[in-house]
Amino acid sequence: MQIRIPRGWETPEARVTPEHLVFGRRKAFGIAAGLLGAAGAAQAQQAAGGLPPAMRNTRFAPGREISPERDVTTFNNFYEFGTSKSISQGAQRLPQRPWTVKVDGMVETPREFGIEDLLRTMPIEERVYRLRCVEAWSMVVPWTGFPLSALLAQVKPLSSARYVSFETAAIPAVMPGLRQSWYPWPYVEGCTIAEAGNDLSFMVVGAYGKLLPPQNGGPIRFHQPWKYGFKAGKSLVRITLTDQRPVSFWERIQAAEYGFWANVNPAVAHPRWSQASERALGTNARIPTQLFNGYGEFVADLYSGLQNERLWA
Ligand SMILES: Nc1nc2c(c(=O)[nH]1)N[C@H]1C(S)=C(S)[C@@H](COP(=O)(O)O)O[C@H]1N2
Ligand SMILES: [Mo]
Repeated sequence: MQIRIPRGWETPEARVTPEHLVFGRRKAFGIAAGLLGAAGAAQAQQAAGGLPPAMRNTRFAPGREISPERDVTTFNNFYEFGTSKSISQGAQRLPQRPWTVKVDGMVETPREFGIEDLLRTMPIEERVYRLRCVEAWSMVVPWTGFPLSALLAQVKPLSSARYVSFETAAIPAVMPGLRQSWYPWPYVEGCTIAEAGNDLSFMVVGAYGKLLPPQNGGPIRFHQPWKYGFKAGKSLVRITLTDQRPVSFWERIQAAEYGFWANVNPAVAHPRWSQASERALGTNARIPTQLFNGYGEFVADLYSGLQNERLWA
């Protein structure tokens, strides 16, 4: 069978949010910053709720309409706050400041980064990515963030490091889900060093031009858009470089259904449902699922020589 993956540049731009809506606001920031100098720029950042202005990276065209912000911010998977999709209210109790992310393990210079420092020093940009949940729904979100590789460059990974593990916050006082003690808290995820270094691997600090809300994993979450959504750890507190393959939260619960690689593949069904199509958040339209969620041109090379691995679920 021949599978044709549409290239990013083949996207019908008209189907994406009109560019002037996005760039208009950004341009206003730029002008304000130019006229007012540093103080003005700081004020513009304040106006966006603390998120620095970011240009959209047009290399990653989504090929579909952006999902309504309201749906994306009110229909969530975040088991620390409960197993329903309606945790957005409860998640507001997660304190967003102060917040630090420790980056340690097999690195030359382990460090702890304050979220404000990351917002100030990392190469912030906007990317409109698709997110495909293993439960067969999907969304298209304008995320603001920076490549994971930019963060890892700060700590200089050792050559012995083979994997990156992501640990997310576990704060019993504000996360009622943690009382479900049969779950293997904290939520942990992982990927290989090669996957971490891929340009698509993105640390997310904002959505829809605002600071990332807690229900979506604020103040900082991960996203690799060619993998099922459960790989994208929310509200990260620690990133560890290691030579041991991390065993993730869902893999511990049900390894037969949720593996380490979890690359999106419409031809490989979940043991309990088909992965051939997905429901678009917002419109509820049924759309065909794409191999690597449509990002094969960027990531397929990562998996050459790994045919013996269970790459797809
Ligand atoms: N800490 C944590 N991260 C998590 C989850 C979770 O329950 N806890 N759910 C995952 C799943 S299954 C998905 S589909 C995405 C959902 O992200 P969203 O709510 O921003 O759409 O977050 C992922 N990250
Ligand atoms: Mo998911």
